[in-house]
Amino acid sequence: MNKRTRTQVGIVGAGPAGLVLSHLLHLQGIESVVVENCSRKHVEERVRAGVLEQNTADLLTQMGVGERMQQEGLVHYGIELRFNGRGHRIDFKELTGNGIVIYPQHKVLNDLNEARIAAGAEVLFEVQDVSVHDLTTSTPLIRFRKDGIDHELGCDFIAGCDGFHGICRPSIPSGALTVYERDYPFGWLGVLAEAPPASHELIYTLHERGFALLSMRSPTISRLYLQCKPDEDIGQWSDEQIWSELRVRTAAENWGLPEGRILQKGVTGMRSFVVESMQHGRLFLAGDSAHIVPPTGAKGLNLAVADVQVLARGLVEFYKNRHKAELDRYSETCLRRVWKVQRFSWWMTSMLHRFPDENPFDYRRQLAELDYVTSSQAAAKSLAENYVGLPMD
Ligand code: RFL
Ligand code: PHB
Repeated sequence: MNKRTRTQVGIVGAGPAGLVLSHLLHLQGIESVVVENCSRKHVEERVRAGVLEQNTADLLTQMGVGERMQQEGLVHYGIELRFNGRGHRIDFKELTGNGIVIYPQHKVLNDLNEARIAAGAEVLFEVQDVSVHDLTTSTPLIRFRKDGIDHELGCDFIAGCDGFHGICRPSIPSGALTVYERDYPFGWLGVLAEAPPASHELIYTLHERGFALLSMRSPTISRLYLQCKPDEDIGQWSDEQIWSELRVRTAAENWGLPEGRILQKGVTGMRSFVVESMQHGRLFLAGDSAHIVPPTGAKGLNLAVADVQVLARGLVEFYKNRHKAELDRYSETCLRRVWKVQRFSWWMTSMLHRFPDENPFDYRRQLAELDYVTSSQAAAKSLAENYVGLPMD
């Protein structure tokens, strides 16, 4: 059986990019259908980002999905950089006037799904065999199967919000794209623990044995990371070894790391990746489908949300005034921010990790860089303004 339907904007992927776009369009009276190959439960349980820029938090509030974030989110006005066994605070409030909000990605997605459902939206989970077609015509379409029925969804535009491993980017002829990428010779071993956060703000540490990050999800749940080999076998790490390594890397005078039951652990690879252009005909790539940053700058989700703000603006301009100029400039507009965020994420990563091929000179240089960043107001301000989020174009 074959079912044919139509919408204005077809969205592939119900991650942060897809759901924010769908809700932004709805608020402007533009129709969309979201197709997602995982279940809603799976999407809402994946442990991922935790840091929202002020821009992202403000947007969620303006969209009417910020209520729980305002109640449960933890507003932070700084981070600590720790090296040589000493901590140094970067004061975001003093340096930029802004802060960040600690609120987990899975709650952002749950809030968005609730809002989309309340608005009667079509968000189709557990669809199979999604493919996109006729991208360079004015009538592109999405094909997929759901509950054994083949669907053909005709659209005016398609938003490829299907993450790094999605199908949208590979559907663009390879000759039409340029890929820029860099792999890092390490990964992050991340754990979620039933332990109160070590400090009221995040602590980024450089130690001779590698990077460690102490983050949090709530006043009772910590999120902790250790630099590890890119292909680290998590099975080789007992909970006690993880705590012991975290203790060693984050050690400081008169300070102890609160410990507790480890609820979840995993290894994440690190890469920088950008595809140019982010658009092909009537297909627009947004979020991780177009770019990946190493997580050290806490930027992936925020960048995904920034992309779809630009895309929503272009689509509104098209439907309200029949002007396509903003849409035609979509990739160019997004890439200016994307490259600045790439630079910042690469810089934070390079400053805070041990590279296997580096020598004692490099380590001294990294320590000098941290000393500079934490003692020069100009350098600290540069870190702070990037971390809390550069202004939207
Ligand atoms: P997502 O979240 O990957 O969503 C894509 C969605 O598309 C679906 N999909 C498909 N649907 C239909 N058909 C197909 N063929 C499909 N293929 C895939 C997927 O199931 C999924 O639901 O991409 P999006 O929306 O671009 O959002 C990107 C963010 O999720 C990502 O950048 C962040 O999680 C990165 N990130 C962080 N970002 C921050 O801003 N702040 C942080 O503190 C932060 N910490 C992190 C992070 C990512 C991490 N990991 C695990 C990669 C910490 C970690 C450890
Ligand atoms: C997190 O809490 O998961 C987190 C925080 C800061 C980062 C990356 C991840 O830079």
